Amino acid sequence: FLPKSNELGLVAVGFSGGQCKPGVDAAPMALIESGLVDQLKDDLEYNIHYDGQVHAYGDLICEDDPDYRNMKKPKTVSAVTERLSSQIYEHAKEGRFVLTLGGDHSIAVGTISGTAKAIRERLGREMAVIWVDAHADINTPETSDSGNIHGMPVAFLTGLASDKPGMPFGWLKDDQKISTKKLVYIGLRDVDRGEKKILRENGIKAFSMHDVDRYGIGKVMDMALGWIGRDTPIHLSFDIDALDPMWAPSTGTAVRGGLTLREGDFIAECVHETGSLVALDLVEVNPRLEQHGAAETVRAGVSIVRCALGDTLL
Ligand code: 6HN
Ligand code: MN
Ligand code: MN
Ligand code: MN
Repeated sequence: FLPKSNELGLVAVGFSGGQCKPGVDAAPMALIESGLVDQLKDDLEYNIHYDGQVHAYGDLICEDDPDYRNMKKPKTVSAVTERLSSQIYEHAKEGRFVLTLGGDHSIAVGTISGTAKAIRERLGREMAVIWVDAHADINTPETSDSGNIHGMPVAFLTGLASDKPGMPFGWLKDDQKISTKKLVYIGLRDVDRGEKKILRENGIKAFSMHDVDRYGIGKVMDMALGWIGRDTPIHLSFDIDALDPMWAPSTGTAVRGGLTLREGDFIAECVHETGSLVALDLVEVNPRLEQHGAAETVRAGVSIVRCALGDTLL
């Protein structure tokens, strides 16, 4: 149902305002310098639409940005994700695959809203999201302990949290949101109490590390893709902290007991194989943390992106 296309829109997002540790803004450059874009062009034969810059959105960073509903830097994160949403939409409405290199996970408010709207308009369909992460990122401002917005994007995208027009995230309209029924998690192992309640009460499909251990990643992918159903456009949002810190130590909220490098790549390969992948986010790589692990973490990120874009072992 999706015409095969090698047109790829790339957006590099050097934004770290959804959490408190500097450095995650340096990830897009580190990923590009390690050869990611050249590999997508030369090995995988994509025609890349890239404006050549890592967006820092300096004009949108608010100096006067007090906490609001317990959220840290609400105005800045809202303004950046709103701008990003239209950048993503412009690529997606042309039928391009959209690759976003983050940045912290708050940017998914922008990426997913942009593709959801474009897919509705182009294909008249509701898009599914596969969220690969150690965390569920579905806190509402009220359930969040940290106030960091990178722990909240899924709540805003599903409408479980919302703001009135004129307030932060009041810009998010219904045609930019996704259904909780079309959301699937893989890799969870550090879910806050309030988030567990939200997942339960809304019947959200989630495969934790316990499920990966019990069934193996092959069966988990069959079940995850079976839940979404065939011929449904998929946006894959991949937080590098889904991988075990052994493979990806340089990330802001590392949690032990995660996916192996191969399990991460396998998830990306399986989603590619559906032929339904329309967008990918790679987020939370922080090359400034864990000096020794930074290169490894960047390499793991490159590998995930290559696999999701069709690189095969044979
Ligand atoms: N991420 N649940 C924690 C919080 O602060 O709300 C951690 C969130 C982590 C977010 O890794 O993208
Ligand atoms: Mn995340
Ligand atoms: Mn995470
Ligand atoms: Mn926690």
